[in-house]
Amino acid sequence: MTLLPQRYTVTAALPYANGPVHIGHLAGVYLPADIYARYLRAQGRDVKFICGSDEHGVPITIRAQKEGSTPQQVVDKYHALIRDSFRDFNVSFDVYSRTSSPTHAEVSSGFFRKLYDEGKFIEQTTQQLYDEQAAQFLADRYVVGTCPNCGNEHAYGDQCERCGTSLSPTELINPRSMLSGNAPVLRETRHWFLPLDQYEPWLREWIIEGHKADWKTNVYGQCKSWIDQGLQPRAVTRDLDWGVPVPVPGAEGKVLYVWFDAPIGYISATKEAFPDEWELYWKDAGTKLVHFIGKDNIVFHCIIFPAMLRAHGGYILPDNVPANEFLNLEGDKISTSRNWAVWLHEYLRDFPGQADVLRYVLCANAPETKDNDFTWKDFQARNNNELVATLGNFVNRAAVLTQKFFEGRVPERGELTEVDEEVFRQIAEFPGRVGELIENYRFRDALAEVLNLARAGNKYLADTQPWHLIKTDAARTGTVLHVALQLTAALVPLLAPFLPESAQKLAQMLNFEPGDWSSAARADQLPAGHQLQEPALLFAKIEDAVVHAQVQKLLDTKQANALEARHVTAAKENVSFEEFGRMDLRVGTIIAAEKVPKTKKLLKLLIDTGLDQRTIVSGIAESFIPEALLGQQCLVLLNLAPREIKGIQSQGMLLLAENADGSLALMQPGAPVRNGSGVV
Ligand code: B3M
Ligand code: ZN
Repeated sequence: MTLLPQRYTVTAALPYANGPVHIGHLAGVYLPADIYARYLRAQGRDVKFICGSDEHGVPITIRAQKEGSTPQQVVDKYHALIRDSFRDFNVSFDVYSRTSSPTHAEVSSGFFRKLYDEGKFIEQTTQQLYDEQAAQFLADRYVVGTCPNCGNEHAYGDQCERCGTSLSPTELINPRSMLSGNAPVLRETRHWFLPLDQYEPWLREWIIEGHKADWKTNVYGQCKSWIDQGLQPRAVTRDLDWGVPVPVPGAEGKVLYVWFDAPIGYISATKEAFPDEWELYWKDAGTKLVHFIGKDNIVFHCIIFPAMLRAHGGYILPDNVPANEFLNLEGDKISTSRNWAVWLHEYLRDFPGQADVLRYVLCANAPETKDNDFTWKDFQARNNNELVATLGNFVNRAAVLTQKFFEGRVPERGELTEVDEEVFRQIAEFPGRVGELIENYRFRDALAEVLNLARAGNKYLADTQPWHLIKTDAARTGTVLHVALQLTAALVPLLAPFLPESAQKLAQMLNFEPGDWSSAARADQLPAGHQLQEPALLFAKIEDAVVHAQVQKLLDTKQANALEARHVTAAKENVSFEEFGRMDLRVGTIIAAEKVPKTKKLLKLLIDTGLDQRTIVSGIAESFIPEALLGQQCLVLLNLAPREIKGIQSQGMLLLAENADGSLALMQPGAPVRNGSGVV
């Protein structure tokens, strides 16, 4: 029997206040963290769930430059937007602060000052990249260049987003300044470094030996490879004018490195919200500290921040850092700059009152062990098949039948049969099973289990058929509905961490005040005679047109991005009229489209050419979502010699316009014409 922690500090990565938050943020960090915190509270555990906006660093100043505003205006705007998105998705932070707060300035400079006074830093003059035109040192993301590790030509000065390697600007090959586009020069500057190398033996023991068994393999693997490569001293100050000023003499024009101040932000946010008890949550050995983050933040939370805490002394260390992989959108990496995202605030505009649907889909498909893909088709299918047809259908049938046969009162429970006992056994078992998965950070499996309980409910009703039974045996029908209603009541606490609004709606419908987590194991939450409220639908079917509109929005984004890259290539040599005349060009309609398995670019299309229906394999999968092509007219070169592509006979060629960035648009007649019409 392991002893339970006395209390929990749960943190979620502080999002940069340089843009709105999207589904990738929610799926990867805030939703799992929220489920975990809500579950702990339902268990009666003492928990503080901490977050806030990360308002310093180059991401903010670059955004300000792009928007033609000041860093302060940028953070004010996005802090409010992000905070409201989290509120609207019911992310239950105990505090959502910001790193521009006075408390944070005080806590983070105090932290730096203590390390400085105790000689924990080394001071070094080094050569740093400098933009002569902009007269500014180029920290972190002010430089882009080629990653020395993987060859990505768009790596940032602090990190390569492709391979995840953490970098320093001078490691980049062919560096370019984000300010002027020029190649930077080297110039001397003085900074403070945290000698990570000195913490290597300790980190090795703490992580590589200590957390091999309980940290996720992706997290453990990244840490191990970092430590195995050998740790270097790391600069914790920057030549910038936006941030927390370095609180020591001779440091004018320098601020704390954003990755030094941001994680301290967890501590300052706790202190700000709980000035009297914050130390218990950061300094007491009985507290379990858990950081929820995305995979690009692993080294900062597992190596650098723990080394800072260790250097400072007196603080607890994270017990676990359950980092997730990334969520992609319709097969493409989510990108703020390319506007390739589903923004949380826009989702709620398009799907008002349906925060839970997105919570459900993102948790069911969370990138826990590998990158995953969000598609609108999957969103629709999960809503319609799982939320509506499984969960909603079960609770609705139980409630409606009770309304119909027993005037909405929980019927008496008669003698129990084996099937009834089986339902009670399941009810008793589920909280433990689901809870264990949550405690092991396996949120998608946990949610799948909750759905399984609803599935068991549907099966129970299908087996017992109360709608027929009522004609012959009212007492037995009463028992069946009594049992089914206990199951719906058991679903309330189980659903609450995942789908808080729906759980509340269900509780209202059942007209009861749900208890803590363990109450879900009880089969007597609704006593006989208890009056239910009018049944209401928990979820609504999502129609094709709604999903098509979302897909169209993404296609418009693709098109807008493509238009931006408006370069043209040089003209080709002339051809004769006869040569051109030999091409059999026709208008057709795409009637089926699917991805060719195990390829990135290929779609297999079935085209009605007016003469026949033929298969054409086309390298367009990166530009089109297959369903969006259905019914579209297109231009086809019919008499291109057939060829086999990936084992498929391709008969002809689809004509497309290609943008400079490689994205494609269909060639189409300006108005619908008959299939088979020639092009003259
Ligand atoms: N703001 C990076 C990010 O948003 C950073 C996290 C800080 S957590 C202390 O991915
Ligand atoms: Zn790389």
